[in-house]
Amino acid sequence: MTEPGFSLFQITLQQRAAAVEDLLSELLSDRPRTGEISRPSRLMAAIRHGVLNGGKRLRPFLVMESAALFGADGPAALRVAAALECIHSYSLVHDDLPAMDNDDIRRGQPTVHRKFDEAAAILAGDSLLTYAFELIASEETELDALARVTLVTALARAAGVGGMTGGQALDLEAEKNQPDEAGVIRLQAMKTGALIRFACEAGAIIGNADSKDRQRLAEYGSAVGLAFQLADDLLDVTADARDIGKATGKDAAAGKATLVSMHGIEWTRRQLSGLVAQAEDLLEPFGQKAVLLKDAARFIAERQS
Ligand code: GRG
Repeated sequence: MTEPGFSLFQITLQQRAAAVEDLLSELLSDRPRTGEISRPSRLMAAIRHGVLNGGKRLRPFLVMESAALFGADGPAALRVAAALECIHSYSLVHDDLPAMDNDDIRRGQPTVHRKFDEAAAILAGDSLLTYAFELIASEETELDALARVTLVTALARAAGVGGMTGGQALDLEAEKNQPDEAGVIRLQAMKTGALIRFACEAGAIIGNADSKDRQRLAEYGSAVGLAFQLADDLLDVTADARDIGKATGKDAAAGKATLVSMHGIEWTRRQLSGLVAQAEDLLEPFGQKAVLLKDAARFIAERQS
């Protein structure tokens, strides 16, 4: 039974978010964990401010639901989901810094460098990035060693120079030299798409899926990743900053080319519908088990924050 007014997707998103937040609160407390010397309390407070501050937790949801297709949405998947949220949160903390996007508000609250200071924000991001890999590689993550190495390698690729950080570098360059359409798509597939693709592929790795299913989940992740970015670009044009908890109108102000600025709002909405249909087709072989992942594609394409 679902609560009146809430879909099963919304309830599951909330439940998965609560589970990942509980785990992150425990892991990111001031108490040093086995093998650590100490945990500086101001740095830990900055880290918690960067992570435990009300994100939608979409990437953890995608890890857990992709793993659920293979009956593997247990404690190991939750640790991988938490690790991915650490990387995503680090990217936001660093993206908000004065040297990057120079934002004051994130998730409706002061950004980490605003609440603490720049050094704390840099170190909080660095700490989250390294901790993510410890979380997956640790023997406490109950997966065999090959699965843990496969996840660490795939996450490093998604977050690194051929993925998110490389995409961020291209994005900064794009303010000076406008890329063409193929350049914008490539940049976005790296900057935001790569982590989302990893989220979906990770579920297949955790569930020990065969290579065909792993590829299918990765392709679903790519479609959803592009939809995510298109929806973000659309919100930048159409939403009110108070409603989405971060600044809007930034792309136009920075003279940044996006698919929305190239093709307009209606074209973008049609593209989003096409991407949702593509994502749903890719999930067809999983039948009923994939209902929530199909809902997720629609939610991501139609989101208002
Ligand atoms: C600084 C290394 C480095 C990388 C930054 C992803 C990224 C690269 C920057 C984020 C900038 C940005 C706002 C991109 C638009 C898409 C995006 C990632 C939005 C935020 O993700 P949501 O909507 O946020 O999932 P919540 O707060 O719900 O987690």
